This record gives sequence, structure tokens and C-alpha cells, in this order.
Amino acid sequence: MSLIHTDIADDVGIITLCHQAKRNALSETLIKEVQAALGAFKAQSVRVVILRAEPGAKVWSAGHLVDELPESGYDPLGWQDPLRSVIRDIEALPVPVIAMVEGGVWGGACELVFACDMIIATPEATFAATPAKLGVPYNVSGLLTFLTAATPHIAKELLFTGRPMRASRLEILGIVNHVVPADKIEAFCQDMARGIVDNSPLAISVMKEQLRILGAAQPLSPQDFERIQGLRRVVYRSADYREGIRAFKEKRKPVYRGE
Ligand code: YXS
Repeated sequence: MSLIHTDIADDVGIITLCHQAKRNALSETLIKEVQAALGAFKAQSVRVVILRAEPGAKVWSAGHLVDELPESGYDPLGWQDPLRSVIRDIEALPVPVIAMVEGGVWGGACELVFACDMIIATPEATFAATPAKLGVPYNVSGLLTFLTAATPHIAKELLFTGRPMRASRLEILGIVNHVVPADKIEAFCQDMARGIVDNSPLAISVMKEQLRILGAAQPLSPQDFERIQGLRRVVYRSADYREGIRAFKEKRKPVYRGE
């Protein structure tokens, strides 16, 4: 059974996450289906992609499937991690991806939405970045996604508190493009997509890639990179990291000791 639904209409590709049983958790299986859909859309020269959950979803996505996070000792968000891979695919796709958000967005799904080119959300949508709640040392390119979408203060509030932030606040902060009532959001996104479809796909694809390169242009010396990797290794080899994952699986509040 597929965990997503796809559709193409008038040069617009639509991917609907429909694994509500696991709250659209970003499992390797679900992510590979999304990646296959993106590849098919590219092959069929769609001009815009809309990434959404089912109408009325209470949870857009619960984030990384915790069961697929390593228990300890390994980087939970290394280059090969499916979430990292699909975010690179979205950033590299030569057409705009619109995130149409209803419901709660959790953990790495926040980054997935922020990596999209535009975000349209309902007033009820919320965004909760949870690495600190689980003891996960988010990775460098992932943190850059947050820093590209938000100011450092807002990125830190999201990441350090792990508390849900409402779409209306993110709209004021310029992170969410538009907040639109649930009964109007589908038509709104389709209208925005049509506005893009009518423009030059070549100009748009080249501007999207230029903006990606410019946004990622961060001076980072090899020494700084190695220091970052060493710092992250301390975290994902810590007792706190093991405790975060174990507490989630045991459905209890974690007790962190800073070691
Ligand atoms: O018990 P069953 O088998 O029915 O499964 C339950 C949940 O265990 C499962 N589920 C998940 N399984 C693995 N990974 C997840 N992230 C995940 N989220 C949910 O889905 C079934 C229904 O969940 P339930 O009963 O809790 O649904 P609910 O409607 O009462 O609550 C919905 C949520 C989203 C508020 C709740 O499921 C929740 O708090 N989920 C975890 C959200 C979260 O902390 N995500 C971060 C994952 S780690 C990640 O994304 C990055 C590594 S990081 O942390 O660094 O950002």
C-alpha cells in the first residue's frame, strides 16, 4: 500500500502524504516514494509541485520515523539519511515546490517544509522543531535550512524550546508566505501554482538554483567543519541521546543529565 498519493493536473504535480496511521512520519519507505514522485514529475516536465497532507489532516507530518534513528554511536542525520536525501532533492528540483500545510509539523518535517520554496499554511498549522526534546544533534546543512528560513533568534527559539509555533506567528516573521483558511487553501495554492506555470520555466529553474547556491554560501574552514563533527559526535554518543530515543519509544518524558 502506497504511503503517498500523486496527481498531475495542468502542469502542477501534487504529492499528498497519506500515512495517517503513523502521522505521516518520514520513514525511509515514505521518503523513497516522495523521491520517486519528484523524479517522475521532473521527467514529465511539471512546472510546480505542491507537497501536502490529506485534507483536514491534524498532523502534516510527525517528523523523522524515530524507529529508524540509530540507538547510539552513529550520526542520526548523516549524509545518507533519507530525510537529508529528500531535502537535497527538493532543493535541487528545477521547479518550485509549494508546501501546503494543514495540521502539526514536527521535528525534521519542519526542515522539510522550510526547504520548500514557499509555504502556505492554515491558521491551525503549527511547527515544532524537536531535536532538543529527543537529544538529537541536528546536522550542519539542516541547521542552515532553519537559518535560511528564519532569523537566528527565531531558529534558536524553535530549536531550543521544541515548542509548537503557530503559522500566524511564522507568517508575521516572513517564514510562512500566506496563512489561508482550510476551506480556501487548496484553491489558493492552485492559483499560486498557475501564476508560476505561466512564467518561464528556464528563468525560474536557474533563479531557484542561484538562490540555493547563494543561500548555502557559508565560509566554513575544514578546521571548523571537523570541530562541528566532533561536537555532534559527543552528542550522538551520549547517554542523553540514548535516553531521548528510549524515552520516545517507551512513551515517557526523557530525563537528561547532560552527559
Ligand atoms: O503506537 P502506534 O503504533 O499507533 O504509533 C503511534 C506513534 O508511535 C506513531 N508516531 C511515530 N512513530 C515514529 N516516529 C515518529 N516521529 C512518530 N510520530 C508518531 O504514530 C502513531 C500515532 O501517534 P500518536 O498516537 O502519538 O498520535 P497523536 O495524534 O496522539 O499525536 C500526534 C503527534 C504528532 C503529536 C505525536 O505522534 C507525536 O508527538 N509524535 C512525535 C513528534 C516528534 O517528536 N517528532 C520528532 C521525530 S525525530 C525528528 O524528526 C528529528 C530526528 S529531530 O528530532 O532532530 O527534529
